Amino acid sequence: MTKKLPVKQKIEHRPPPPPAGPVPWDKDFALQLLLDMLRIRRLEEKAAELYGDGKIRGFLHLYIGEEAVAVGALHALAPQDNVVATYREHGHALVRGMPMGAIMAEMYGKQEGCARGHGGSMHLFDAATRLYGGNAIVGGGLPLATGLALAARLQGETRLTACFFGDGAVAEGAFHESLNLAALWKLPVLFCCENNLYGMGTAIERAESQTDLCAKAASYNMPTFAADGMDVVAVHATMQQAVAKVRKDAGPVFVEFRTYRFRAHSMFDAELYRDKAEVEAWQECGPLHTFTARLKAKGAGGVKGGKAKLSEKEFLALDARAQAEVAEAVAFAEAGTWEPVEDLLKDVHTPPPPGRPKEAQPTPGAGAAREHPSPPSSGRGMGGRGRP
Ligand SMILES: Cc1ncc(C[n+]2csc(CCOP(=O)(O)OP(=O)(O)O)c2C)c(N)n1
Ligand SMILES: [Mg+2]
Repeated sequence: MTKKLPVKQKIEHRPPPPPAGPVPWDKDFALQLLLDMLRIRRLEEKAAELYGDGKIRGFLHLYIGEEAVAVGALHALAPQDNVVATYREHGHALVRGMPMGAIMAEMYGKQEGCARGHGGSMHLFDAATRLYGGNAIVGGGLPLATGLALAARLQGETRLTACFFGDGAVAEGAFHESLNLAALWKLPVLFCCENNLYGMGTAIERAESQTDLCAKAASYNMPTFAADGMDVVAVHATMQQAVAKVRKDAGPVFVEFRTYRFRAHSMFDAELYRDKAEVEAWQECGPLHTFTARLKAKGAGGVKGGKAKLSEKEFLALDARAQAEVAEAVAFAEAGTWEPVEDLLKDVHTPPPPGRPKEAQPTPGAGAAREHPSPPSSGRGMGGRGRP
């Protein structure tokens, strides 16, 4: 039997106490953010169901439990800012403004998807809202974001680039190279770490010699912030401070959002690495219902009395709106068109490795977007069960 390696540090796996007190926003803004969290939750619940039905295939990573991070953080950005995310990015795409139909159709693999169904769930991309993906490579977004910030600097643009990544990315060389270069060249990148305590089935204390992620970032000589990622109010306030700092100093800032995913890592995860009791404890301080409860009990705007409180009727109306949008998105995806098989390798820029059948080689002189008459015979198709 193999021996388990010792883990020296113990880190807190219990959730923080749920946020309390009135919500310090005007009610319209509070309802907008509540609606966005509901839109993500309902979209993903439906996506999980459709996955079970075989309508959505390939990889699917749900953000359920982490909604306050994308919603609170992205509402602190300006439309001209760039956003880079991970494969757990349905929420980011939605809040950034990508139509839910385009997200759903992409997951279905239909032409009406944001990437014509070629990317699937992990590769949502939308130039119009400056969402530069969706990235299946852990840590892959960080050099991309650093490059986008460099491009903005060289072109004299004032936009910042917000880069979302998980705690698992901190172990990648790309994390260290990106933070180092961004700090050295004073690039306007906002590094947003979604620390949900696990990278697949590995708890952070089993992967990191230093579990204080702000300390790691600070070693690259940049300001750091940390916030309770289960509290949309705290996320938004912290992100506003961080955004202001990037804009003022034109250099990078690191923010850690401590959060938790309620569902499995992906659809192929038996969750043997964490206790049910741990998951339940975090679910109890879930971002959606704590925010809703707070709005119902204490109201928004710090107004005493019932004026700015959320009623059950208002809550149900918001939820109905979110569910109607999901139903419409599903209908849109269902009615969509399958991408023809002969177009599957369109826009693939890398030529196939040598030794592939001749007909799979790129057409000479076909230009940047090479077309292949027949797809390569890879055993890992969209329905493959390999690891992401
Ligand atoms: C470079 C690379 N190594 C390994 C993997 C396999 N992998 C997919 S997700 C994942 C865990 C990443 O965890 P984290 O960054 O914390 O993000 P989370 O899934 O928790 O949101 C790993 C190791 C990968 N996709 N890319
Ligand atoms: Mg993680």
